[in-house]
Formats: sequence, structure tokens, C-alpha cells
Amino acid sequence: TVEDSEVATDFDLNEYLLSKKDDIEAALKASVASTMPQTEKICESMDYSLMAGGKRIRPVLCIAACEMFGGTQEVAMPTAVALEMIHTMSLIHDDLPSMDNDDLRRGKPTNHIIYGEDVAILAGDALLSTSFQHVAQETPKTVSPERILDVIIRLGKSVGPVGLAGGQVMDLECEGKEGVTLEDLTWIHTHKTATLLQVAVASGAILGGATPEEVEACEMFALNIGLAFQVADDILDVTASTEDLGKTAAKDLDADKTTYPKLLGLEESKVEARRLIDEAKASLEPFGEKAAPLLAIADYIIERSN
Ligand code: GRG
Repeated sequence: TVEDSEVATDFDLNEYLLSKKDDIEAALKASVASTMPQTEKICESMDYSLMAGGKRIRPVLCIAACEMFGGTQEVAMPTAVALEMIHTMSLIHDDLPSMDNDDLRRGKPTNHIIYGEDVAILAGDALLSTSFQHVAQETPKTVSPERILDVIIRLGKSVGPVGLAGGQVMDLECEGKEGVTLEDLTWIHTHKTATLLQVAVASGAILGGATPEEVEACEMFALNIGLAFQVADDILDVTASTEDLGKTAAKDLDADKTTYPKLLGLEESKVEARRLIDEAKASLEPFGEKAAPLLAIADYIIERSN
């Protein structure tokens, strides 16, 4: 809760998120503008999912981390945009018929429903490759090439075998399987979800001029909020379906997916989410009140309702 932290008490997260969101949305929109008639279709498909109303948590984390070390929003924005492009690519591909086969995302038809499976795959590929181009090309030259390279390496790693793609494959392997352990579940969520949040905070810190030790503290923070995010998500799934359908029909109980409430129980999962958030916040203690935005985002992650 907000009372847990003196710093968070004076900090208005809603105002902060609103002030960042317009700039982020404008930069996202511009990043996928078509430059010639031949690219209209692919750019429209990229734009459709990129602008479909996400919470923009990854860009905000990147900018907030950069500002915590005295960097500016301008310095972090190309990387913030790249992170949302990568996130959007992963959602487009996750929704495909060969993966989760979802028709709806954020209350709107999924990319392949509108543009077809062929174009949706290509829009994901184009978002992924454009993300790297964007960081390399648009990051202000006031940032040293070494720091930009560090960000690009981390972004690349976060999508590969020890990132989104590896986490997704392990998730597919565990689907419907008996005996999935807490360790398996944590591996999946670390790689599918926490890794991109870690790169968001770490790259913001790097661009803002942080030392390697400071970057590491930021990564610990993000790993723990990433895991808390998933625990909270699993809790929301149970409580939402319990409210909607009545206690006996809680969707989580019979789905073929292993979740934290299934392994730990609902009450213990809530305790675990809180513990992860407290641990995350402890990593930022050295940064004093400059950490207020990140601390408030950490609380928001487990208090959110969507
Ligand atoms: C094709 C190389 C390659 C990778 C893609 C499909 C896939 C591999 C990975 C799946 C990644 C995935 C769907 C992870 C879940 C991430 C997650 C927590 C999504 C929800 O994030 P929010 O709440 O979403 O930030 P909004 O809608 O707010 O943007």
C-alpha cells in the first residue's frame, strides 16, 4: 500500500503516467508511419497492434529509470519505443492460431483476425527488426556508442532463448503437463515476462549514465516486479472468474495451466506477490527519493485490476 513508503505518499503516479503516456504514444505512432504507398499495408498492421491501447509499462519503466540517473526522456525514448515494439510483436505472435489462437486482445480483434495470419506474422517480424534499427538510429548522439551497444545486446538477449522465445517454448512444453513445479513456473515467467521488464529498467539506467552496480540493482528490482506481475495476474484470473461465475466455477481450477494459486493457494500467492514487491523496492533504497516513480509503479503492479 501507499503508506508502506514515505516517498510514494507524495508521489502522484496517475499524474506521472498521464504526463508520459502522450509523449510515448506520439513517438510510437511516428515510428510506424508508412513512407511509401507500397508499405501502407504492413505499416497499418504494425500500427493497429502498437496503438491498440496497452498500459505502456515497459516504456514508462525505461524512461523513469533513465530519469532516476539524471538522464532525459529524449535519451530514453527510442529504446522505450523499441521495448513496446518488441512487446507488441510478442503479443501478435502469441495470439496466432499456432500459439494461443486468440480472437481478442485488449477487447479488440487480434492482428491476424483483421489482417490475416500471413500479414500478422510479418508485422511481428517487422516490429522486431525495426525495434533494433530504431535504437541504433534514433538514440541521441550525446549517449556513447558503448552504452547504445550495451542496450542493443540486452534487447537481443531478451527476445532469444533466455528471453521471450525460450520462455514461450518452455511454457508450451509445460502446457497440460502434470507435475510442473514452482521452479518451472518461475523459469517461464522470468523469461516470458520479467526479462523484458529487466531490459526496460536496465537500459533506461544505462542510457541515464548508471554504473554497472547501479544497473544490477535496477535489474533485481525489475526481476522481482516482473514475477510479482505474473503472480498478480494469476490471482486476478482466479478472483475475476470467481466473481463472475460463482466460487465453484473458478476458471483456474480446471484449466490445463499451472498457476501460482494452484501451487501455493490463493492466500499464499497474495503474500508472495507482496513479498516480491517489497524485495523489489528494497533494491532501490540506495537511490532515495529519485526512485519515487519506480517505487510507485511497483505498488501499482500488484494493485492493478487489469
Ligand atoms: C517471435 C522471437 C519471438 C518471440 C515471441 C509469443 C512469444 C515469443 C512470447 C510470448 C510472450 C508473452 C505473450 C508474454 C506475456 C507477457 C505479458 C505479461 C503480457 C501482458 O503485458 P501487459 O499487461 O499488456 O503489459 P498491455 O496490454 O498493457 O500492453
